[in-house]
Amino acid sequence: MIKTVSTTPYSDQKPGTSGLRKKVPVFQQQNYAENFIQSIFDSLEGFAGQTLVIGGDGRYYNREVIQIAIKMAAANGFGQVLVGRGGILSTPAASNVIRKHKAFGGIILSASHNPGGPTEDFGIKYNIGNGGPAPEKITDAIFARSKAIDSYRIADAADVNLDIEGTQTIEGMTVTVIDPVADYAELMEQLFDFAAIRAMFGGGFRVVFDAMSAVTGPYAKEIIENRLGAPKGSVLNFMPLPDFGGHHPDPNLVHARALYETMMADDAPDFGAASDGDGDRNLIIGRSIFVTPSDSLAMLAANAHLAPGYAKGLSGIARSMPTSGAADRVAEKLGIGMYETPTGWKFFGNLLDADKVTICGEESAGTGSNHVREKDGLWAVLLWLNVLAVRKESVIDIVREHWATYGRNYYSRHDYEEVDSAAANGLMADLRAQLADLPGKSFGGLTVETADDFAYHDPIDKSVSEHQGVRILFAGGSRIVFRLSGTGTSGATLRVYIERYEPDAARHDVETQTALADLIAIADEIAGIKSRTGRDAPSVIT
Ligand code: VG1
Ligand code: CO
Repeated sequence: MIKTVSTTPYSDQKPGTSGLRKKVPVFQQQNYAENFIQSIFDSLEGFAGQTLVIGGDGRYYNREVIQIAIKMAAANGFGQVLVGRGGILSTPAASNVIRKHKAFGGIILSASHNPGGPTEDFGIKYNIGNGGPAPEKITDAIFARSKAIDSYRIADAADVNLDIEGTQTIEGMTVTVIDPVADYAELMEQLFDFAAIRAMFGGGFRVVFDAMSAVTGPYAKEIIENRLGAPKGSVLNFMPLPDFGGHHPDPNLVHARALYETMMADDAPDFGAASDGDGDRNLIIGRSIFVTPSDSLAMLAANAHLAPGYAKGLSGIARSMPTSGAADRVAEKLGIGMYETPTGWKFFGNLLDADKVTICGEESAGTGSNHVREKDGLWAVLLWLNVLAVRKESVIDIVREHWATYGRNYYSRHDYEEVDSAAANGLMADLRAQLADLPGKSFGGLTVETADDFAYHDPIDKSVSEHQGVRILFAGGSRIVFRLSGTGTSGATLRVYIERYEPDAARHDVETQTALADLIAIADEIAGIKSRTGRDAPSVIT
């Protein structure tokens, strides 16, 4: 039986950088998830009889919302739901399933790298038929609908058994529980030279992958240990837990500290990596060297042709605006297009669909390619491994050679988390008000060349996205970017991105914060970070 349930709208269901993210108790309010899911369906057209993919990162409240989403899909007229066994699908795997099975779209339940648990974070995101996050046109429509919604439709049916693969039926709609790993592992085998990587492991190359008790565990176990033959125990924390073991499943030097220490030790393995809550981010650490995500993007772009899936070369590269310019130098040398987009993977979709770019990346540990329409943590790890297997050099040697060839972009991001929203908004407003006066001004030895509030003009659909971050560019290529996070769930998070280009190989060994010290001071001088936020230091430095 299909029920139409009356409801009252919530005013706060505005999707951010990557879907709607809130604390679990917010999602547990009456009809909160139902309202949002119905708002998604109400914003779409033409899905009757079509396939919807549903899966999540396994965090607390995942299973409950999956049951709701399945029953609502049935009541709204979808013909089929594909759902990962146990309710599990990593974000890139979900993107792949949507594409491979020609689904109409997908609902991904995740709050990514944010902590999980009864009082922590949850999220819902809609992806379109190309497998990528819904563009702003759709997320704006979903938000508008959520503010007016007065009823939702749901099948009055028993819960689906998510733990057994196979097909069940609800109100004429089939629900197929699929192996969450199989399609994804098959895709990776098509892209990379598994035999070469297997041979490298066989030769004693040591890898350690920290799944951070999040969704990539089953994927990494199957691919790195079972298919590529790395010794059992190479994949750490491989059981997805609803609260990620109480940690932040955020693969950075703060939350993946143990991996970092392992990789800096005398007897370190050859290669260390980690992924985040939903499997779309990656952390790459070689023996005694951390590879910044912006550098990793540039290095993967420069070496991608060594992997079978990219042997014909790249059509172009895209990076989010705050990501360092390291990849730009690679694009220039390869003579291919370079695109600068706002933060968030949804802006890469059109460029990938139009084959303007093959590889994309963000400074926030996201790298990916045209194989899916999401960033993909394990993909980046496997591409690194493929490059290492072919070049037979260490990570540190590859990094040093890259810097010697292209110069080094010293780069760091300083996050001020959970600051007072009014203070953060005031800081950004005052920065915007200063923009016209900054060019020509000098701070220490650095002169501002241009300053603006980044606006993106999508070359494919011609849409314009404004207010995407304040950029201050200095003569000589140094840069400071300020923006507010669109993924937080309490207060505001100020992100300050700092970059300096150093062409001279004799100066490639400076500690990053030292190399950027003058710019860090200038950022505070221009924006008044300390006085406005009341913070002496960033909460997280990456
Ligand atoms: C952050 C990152 C951004 C990334 C987004 C989603 O957004 O900066 O680069 O695309 O998270 O990643 P924001 O608005 O907080 O800066 V994930 O792995 O959280 O889905
Ligand atoms: Co993520």
